[in-house]
Amino acid sequence: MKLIIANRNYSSWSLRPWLVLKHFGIPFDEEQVLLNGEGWKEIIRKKSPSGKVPVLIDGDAVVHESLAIIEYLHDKYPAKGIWPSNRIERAAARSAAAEMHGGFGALRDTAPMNLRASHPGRVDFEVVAADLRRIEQIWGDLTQRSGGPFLFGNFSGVDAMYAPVASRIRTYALPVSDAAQDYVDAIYDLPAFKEWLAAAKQEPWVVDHDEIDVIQGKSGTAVGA
Ligand SMILES: N[C@@H](CCC(=O)N[C@@H](CS)C(=O)NCC(=O)O)C(=O)O
Repeated sequence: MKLIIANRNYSSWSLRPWLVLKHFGIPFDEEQVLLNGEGWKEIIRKKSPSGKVPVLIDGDAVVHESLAIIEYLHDKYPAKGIWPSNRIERAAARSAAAEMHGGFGALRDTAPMNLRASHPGRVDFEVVAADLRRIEQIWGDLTQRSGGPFLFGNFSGVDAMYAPVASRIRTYALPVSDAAQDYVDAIYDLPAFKEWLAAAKQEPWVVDHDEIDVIQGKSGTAVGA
């Protein structure tokens, strides 16, 4: 089984299924295709039906879309606990995961994942306030019910979906409730997340359109690929 990912520093969608594979101890190989690297689009189009990463290749199965990959892993390894075992909780976890997958556009557009960076005060809070309030509500309600530290107690697929959101809160020092801050800390304490983060910090590549200076028109210089 092989997961194709992009740059660890920037590729929030790659991080999600990678965390599930790593945290649940599922053996896999990985292949990295650099965002903006030379011939990136041509390379990834040959490997991914959508021309995007992540993609999981498992024999004849070619699974694209982060959430579909997590579902595939749950199908293949039902005993791992990738989703909560209780049907009602599982439905709630999938709802929250799907809400993340299809939502929070303002946060995603204005505060791209950039794990190695620290940019406090650079994101206009008004622009992301509505997304943050909803995220705080989801995290607050679920951790209160489960007792934390993750949304359903133990780490599960829904936490993998929200991990890059947690990273944006830290990178841009976005103001959130204490409960949400605790959740961000829990994600950063997860061994699998630490492993990804350490590797992300070693990456030399800069992707301009994910850099806040470029987004905000303060610099337009492409550095590396
Ligand atoms: N909905 C997709 C999003 C995948 C996605 O946008 N991946 C980015 C990398 S994080 C990508 O491949 N971008 C390249 C492009 O859009 O050309 C998922 O959940 O996997």
